[in-house]
Formats: sequence, C-alpha cells, structure tokens
Amino acid sequence: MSEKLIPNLLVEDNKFCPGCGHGIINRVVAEVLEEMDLADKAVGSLAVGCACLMMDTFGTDWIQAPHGRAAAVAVGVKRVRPECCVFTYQGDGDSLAIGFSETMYAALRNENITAIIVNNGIFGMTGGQMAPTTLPGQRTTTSPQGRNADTTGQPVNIINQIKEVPVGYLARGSVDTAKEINKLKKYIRTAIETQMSGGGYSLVEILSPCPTNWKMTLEASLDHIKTKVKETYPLGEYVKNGERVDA
Ligand SMILES: Cc1ncc(C[n+]2csc(CCOP(=O)(O)OP(=O)(O)O)c2C)c(N)n1
Ligand code: SF4
Repeated sequence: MSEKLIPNLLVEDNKFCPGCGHGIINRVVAEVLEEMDLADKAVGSLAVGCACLMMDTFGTDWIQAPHGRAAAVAVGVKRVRPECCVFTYQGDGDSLAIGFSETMYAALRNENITAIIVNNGIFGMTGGQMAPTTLPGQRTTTSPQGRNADTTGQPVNIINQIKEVPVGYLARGSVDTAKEINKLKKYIRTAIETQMSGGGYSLVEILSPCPTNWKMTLEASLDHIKTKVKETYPLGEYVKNGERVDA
C-alpha cells in the first residue's frame, strides 16, 4: 500500500526560493486542515508578499486583500460564513507594518479568526527592506549600517502587544528544527480548534528564514534564528483557552 506523503491541498510544487520557511509552513497548515477535515471549509485571506505565491499552489479558497488588510477581509468572511475555517496568512511586513491596525483591531475585538504571521524579519518579496520586526543592528537594504533602534524604534513584538487583552490563543513557533516544526503543528492545530469551537481570536507567529534576502546559506539562516532571532522573539504558547499560560 502506498503511503500518502504530500497533502492533497498542496496541488502544485511551491514557488518559494530554496530554503524558504514559507514552504514548510504551507505544508504544516495543509496537514492540519486535512487532519481536521476542514480542507473544504477553509478560506484563506492574504494580501501581498511571498505569501501570495500560495494562491496557485495551495488548493483552498483564497481572497486577496489590499496590502495589510487581510485581517479585515477575514473578519468579514467569518462574520457571514461562521461555519468556515477562516485564516489569514501574511508576512511580518504585510501584517505588522501597513496592516498593523487591521491585525490589532481584529485581536482587540477578539474576532473568531486565525492569524498566521510569518516573521522573517524583512520585506521579502520586494528585496529585503527593513520591516517592523527587523532586529536592532540587522543589516537590510534600507538599513545598510544595521537597524538603529534609537531612530527607527524597537522591533514589534505582536504577541506582547496582544497578550494583555482577551483573546483565545496566542503562540510563537519556528521552523528551524524538526522538533520546532512538530511543535508549530500543534500550535496551528490549537489555534484552528480555538476558532472552530468559537473560542475567539487566535494567532500563531512563526520565525522563518529568508536565505535569499538575508544573503545567507540555509544552514547559516537556521543558526541565525537559533542564536539571534529567538532572543528577541521567544517561542511558546502565551494564551490558551483565553487564559495566559506564559510565565
Ligand atoms: C499598497 C502596496 N504597497 C507596497 C507594495 C509592495 N510590496 C509587495 S510585497 C511587500 C513586502 C512584503 O513583505 P512581508 O509581508 O514581510 O512578506 P515576505 O515577502 O517577506 O514573505 C511590499 C512592500 C504593494 N504591493 N502594495
Ligand atoms: S524572498 Fe525570502 S520569503 Fe520570499 S520566497 Fe524567497 S526566501 Fe522566501
């Protein structure tokens, strides 16, 4: 008997660069939706960035919002189709720069949607510009001397912004090791379970490599996440069933 290795939702090979974290995250999301029997009920909302490459290869229904507005569109879909599993899939530039307001207000209203935010610390598709999540000192195409937090502010930690208000589920995962990918899958499953049981807003932020714009090998990119990015963005669950579970 042949073993099913690739989720049916991944209808074509992805178009991400070699070593990109988006490909792993796509697979994890697809596995969770299929295992929960939600593939036919899922509606994704995305806007711009490398996430958009999914629309041709990830076989669920998609709506493309204007830059940053995926959360607002997802809220509209969920309110009129509450039986659907409605999720946003966005990069950090999209969801936390132009879309910061939409992301925050969906959380502040505890809207019953799931936000998936892929934090690679830069604007990927447009060539590696500084994002709200760029680490202090990190060189990007628009901060060639390294990000100066005195003039550009501290990195945005969306989970710290949201964890003080009533929401259903908040977690931060990573794709830098197989163990972390397994944990990430549990986080995404719990987030979607929260939504489908009417438990309110759920968000999973994911630390993800962009070897192309970091100008690093994949190995160096994963090491960068382990040794640098996690210091600023600690992993784990922060809110579960509407209660704080972080220390
Ligand atoms: C209104 C508008 N402004 C700017 C852009 C250009 N733009 C396209 S993708 C992108 C950055 C996306 O970065 P991010 O959300 O971090 O996703 P990544 O590509 O890194 O996965 C920008 C600024 C646009 N498409 N529309
Ligand atoms: S530019 Fe970066 S985020 Fe975009 S597909 Fe390539 S590696 Fe992934």
